[in-house]
Amino acid sequence: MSVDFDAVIVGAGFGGMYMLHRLRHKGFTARVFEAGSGVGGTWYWNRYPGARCDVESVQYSYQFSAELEQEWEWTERYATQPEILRYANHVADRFDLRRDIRFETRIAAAVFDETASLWRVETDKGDKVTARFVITAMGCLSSPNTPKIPGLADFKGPTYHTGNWPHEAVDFTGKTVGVIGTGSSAIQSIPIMARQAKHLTVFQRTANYTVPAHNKPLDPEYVRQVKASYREMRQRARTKPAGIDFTINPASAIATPDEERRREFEARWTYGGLGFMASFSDLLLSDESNKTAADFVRSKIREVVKDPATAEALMPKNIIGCKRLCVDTGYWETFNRPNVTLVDISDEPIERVTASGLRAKGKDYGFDCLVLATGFDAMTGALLKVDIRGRGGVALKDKWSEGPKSYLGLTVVGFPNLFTITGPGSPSVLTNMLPSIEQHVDFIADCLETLRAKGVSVIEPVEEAQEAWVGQVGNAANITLRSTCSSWYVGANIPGKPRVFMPYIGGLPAYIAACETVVKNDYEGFALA
Ligand code: N01
Repeated sequence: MSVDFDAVIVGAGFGGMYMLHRLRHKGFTARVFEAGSGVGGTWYWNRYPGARCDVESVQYSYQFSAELEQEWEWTERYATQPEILRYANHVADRFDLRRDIRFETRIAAAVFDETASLWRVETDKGDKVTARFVITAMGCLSSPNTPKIPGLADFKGPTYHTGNWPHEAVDFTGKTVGVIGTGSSAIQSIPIMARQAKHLTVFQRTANYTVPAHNKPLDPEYVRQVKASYREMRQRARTKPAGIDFTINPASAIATPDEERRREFEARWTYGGLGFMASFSDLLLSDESNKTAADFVRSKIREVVKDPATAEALMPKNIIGCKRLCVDTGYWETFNRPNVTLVDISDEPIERVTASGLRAKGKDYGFDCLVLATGFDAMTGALLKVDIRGRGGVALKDKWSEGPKSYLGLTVVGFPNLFTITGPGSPSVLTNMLPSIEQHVDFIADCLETLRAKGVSVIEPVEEAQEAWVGQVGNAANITLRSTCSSWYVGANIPGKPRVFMPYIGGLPAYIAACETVVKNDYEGFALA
């Protein structure tokens, strides 16, 4: 039976674009469907003020093309959202990707036809296409979470969600603004909104840890050096658990004398960025070691924030790094501004949103604009919005009703020829996304090529292999402190979501090794038909 495409790819972010490029080069036909009107995924939607990547730009970039690496000029240590979006557009143009992308089109349903061994895909525009393979590249943090706070629809002013920000600039000058949430998106946007707004009120349910970015323009000499040694840097990054080239101090924090420990934290703090968590090797393994890092950050808050009550409220009480660490520019300092108020709602949820603001802890707060910096239904949210049905018409959302189960975070029993780029059960959000995306795309493209060479039309993981992998993902999570707190990693931010630590925390090198073993052993763990 003829099919329209070898593959349908869902999403034109960094995953979908590279997948299309790789498949084309191997002589496969593919069609990408993208909900937005342009490429870029996360960087297309997250246009809130101050949005930038918390991985350094020279590392948060594709490595599949040496020419692309050499010709693209990053201008800042941490690239802004507009710069990353320009990069995504440059990639789309340079590799002539747009002709195979249908924009402003969402996949509504994808159903596996067992008789014909193909996927029947339907879009919200009424397109119906068939494909041998469906490859999702929908991002891990792409389904915005709008909490069900009573009265949200009653608010008369504009409401913005950081994860779905308008394309035209939003100017808060002279406006009073309320912000709900203090995660990464809030921590990046609050300092900028505070500089514009007449007054900014921040509603904080959980105080968060953040380290300074110390962002700066990139020195041309540094860029020259990076460009001259990109391969070595990428290779080093592949040996690091997070796929980021920074030095991990092998020492234990608690076993290090106080003075020396403080020096190490201070040096990392002064350098800035996520490498703070690599100050010592056991910060996410030992409560005592973790507390030394948490105390250090709390001491910094105390130093910066002038009002002792505000400083106390801003001090995170939980484990540092358990929720994703944030990287900021001037976050704590913002709370010294006379036009910024922090409202601690840790002990009582917001009662309701009203026409002119919101009511919390028995008090009414008024503002002109409301910003929801309330995060995402992470890792599974976007996938499960699509009606994906595998063998026997079973829906993925039913299959995953007790939490996602996958083989390698890439494939699911009962869903033949479906691949999930950076899916749950893979390192994804715990790593630098770009190398993780490229590794998945390469795995999938090589797999499709092997299947074609063997004359195999269907690939599907076997139950035992999937169970074993799910076991490994769970065991790895249980060793670290990361699985112990209420974070989006475990789905705790979405009421009713099963509580499962979703990403694989064993590190990128171990994960790559596992994938390589599977391939070396002739796609061990998969049934080929
Ligand atoms: O979302 P979040 P985010 N009432 O879930 C609060 C990546 N990212 O968009 O902690 C009151 O972290 C919620 O409170 P609590 C990065 O991986 C990367 O900021 O659940 N408050 C929390 O404070 C990041 O981790 C960059 O108690 C409510 C906030 O909203 C991930 O995206 C930049 C509430 C949500 O924080 C998500 O970050 C930005 C309610 N009903 C984001 N519901 C980079 O730099 C939720 N909250 C690459």
